[in-house]
Amino acid sequence: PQIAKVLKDAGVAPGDRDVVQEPKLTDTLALYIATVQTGALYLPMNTAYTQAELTYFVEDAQPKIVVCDADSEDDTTRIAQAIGAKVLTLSGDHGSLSLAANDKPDSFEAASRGPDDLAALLYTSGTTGRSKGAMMSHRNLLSNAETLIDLWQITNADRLLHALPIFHTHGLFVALNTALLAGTRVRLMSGFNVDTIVDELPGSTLMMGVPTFYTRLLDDARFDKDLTRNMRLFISGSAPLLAETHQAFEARTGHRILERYGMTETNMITSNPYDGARVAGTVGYPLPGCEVKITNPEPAETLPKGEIGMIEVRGENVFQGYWNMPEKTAEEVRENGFFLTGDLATEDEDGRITIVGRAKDLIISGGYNIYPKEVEDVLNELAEVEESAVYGVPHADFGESVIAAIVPTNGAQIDVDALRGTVEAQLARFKHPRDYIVMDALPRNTMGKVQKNILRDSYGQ
Ligand code: MCA
Ligand code: AMP
Repeated sequence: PQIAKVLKDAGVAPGDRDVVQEPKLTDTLALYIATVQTGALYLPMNTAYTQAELTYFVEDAQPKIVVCDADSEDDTTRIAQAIGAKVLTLSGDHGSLSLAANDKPDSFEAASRGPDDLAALLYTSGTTGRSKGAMMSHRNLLSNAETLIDLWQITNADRLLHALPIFHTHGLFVALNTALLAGTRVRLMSGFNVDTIVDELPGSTLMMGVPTFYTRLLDDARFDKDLTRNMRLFISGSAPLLAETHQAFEARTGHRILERYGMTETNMITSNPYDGARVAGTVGYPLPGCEVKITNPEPAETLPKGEIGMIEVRGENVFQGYWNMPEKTAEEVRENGFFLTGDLATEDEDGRITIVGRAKDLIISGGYNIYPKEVEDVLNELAEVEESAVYGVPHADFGESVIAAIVPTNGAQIDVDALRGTVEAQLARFKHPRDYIVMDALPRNTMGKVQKNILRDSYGQ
């Protein structure tokens, strides 16, 4: 309530945006709740984003407030001032927001909001290289949290081990909205660290993670049946969980990981059952209230069971469109309300969904999405680069990792260190290519389209 009062006094009103780039602190979670209480939209930022990335989001979302860490206050102030936004800092006892909150009353009358009013704006990158803000309403968030609590039987007796970042759907909505609603006790860890997880597992009942969490735990000999004896449920999502990880996990601990599938724009879409078969390599059934179709998108027709097509979804979970991008919204949401996910899947006779690939050019590394176009745009800006192709290759720890193929401009010498430096200045670390391969020409098909599958096969590692 005190934080909400500070925000309101700073002029935050219903419909405004609050950009938050803060470490994972309980105060950051309080700021999420306070923002929603003022009726404003919460806009969390990856803490790894560079100033260049932050500038884009601030200019696009035109927030009233930007909350940042004291260390980045000067840079952030420069960016915020350009659009007339106010900067507050939260970290520690010395943050301006924390200080101002100290003498505020401990009750706050929340702004009155309806189910279709917006609660959050989450940016998700796109195939065009420009990130899009997914507008999430109260109904979108609440309906999905209620469904998941029911399905996964989350209660106030649970103790959630929380090691995910809280600036994405997985850590913020799937894990924390459900815990807040169910009254679950949460152990908020600053990041994923195997030693701390090993310490905390005996006192926990529930954990949510990306597949990298589970492969890293399996690599540690301390991780066994005894350590997980009080655990009720392990859930995986954000990237494909290999069937072999699922099987090794069961062999080691006796627990069958429950895999589910979702997107920023839709929250969760499908889940393996809590009671019933959790089948390795599948993402289970559509959630109650979610209509899922596997289609041939052009012309829109539902395919017979067993055929590979695109997942389309409609329901209370589906977002309200992209911020200030009606044309993008129209491209991805049909007039009948079905959202085109860009994920390719099959549906078997009893309705179980298996994801088999992606129609979109997307790399998922350790659960973070990287759109190749965004990295290619940065590389192609350089005079010595004629063109580039960025693609993902299998990676034991992150699932996929990023590689860049570079074609030099006539006669130019490529200095890979200089390329790295340029990319580092502009893009968050997880988007950086781990390797650069210089070649005379990119492989193309007869239509002139770059064949990333050939690059992947020929220059995999
Ligand atoms: C860190 N690095 C990465 C990644 N994370 N590089 C590529 N991909 C990553 N995911 C960088 C670090 O900056 C570091 O750089 C180096 O790689 C090694 O770092 P390491 O210590 O191994 O990383 P970490 O700090 O342990 O992080 C790995 C992680 C983390 C725990 C897997 O990436 C993570 O928490 N991922 C979860 C992402 C997530 O929540 N996704 C949900 C999106 P250097 O070597 O220079 O030091 S929501 C979503 O997708 C939908 C809705 C859904 O269905 O959930
Ligand atoms: P984001 O845009 O960050 O919300 O990421 C959503 C994408 O993550 C989806 O479109 C899928 O491609 C992928 N994803 C999420 N969960 C799973 C899963 N269980 N298996 C495979 N891919 C997944």
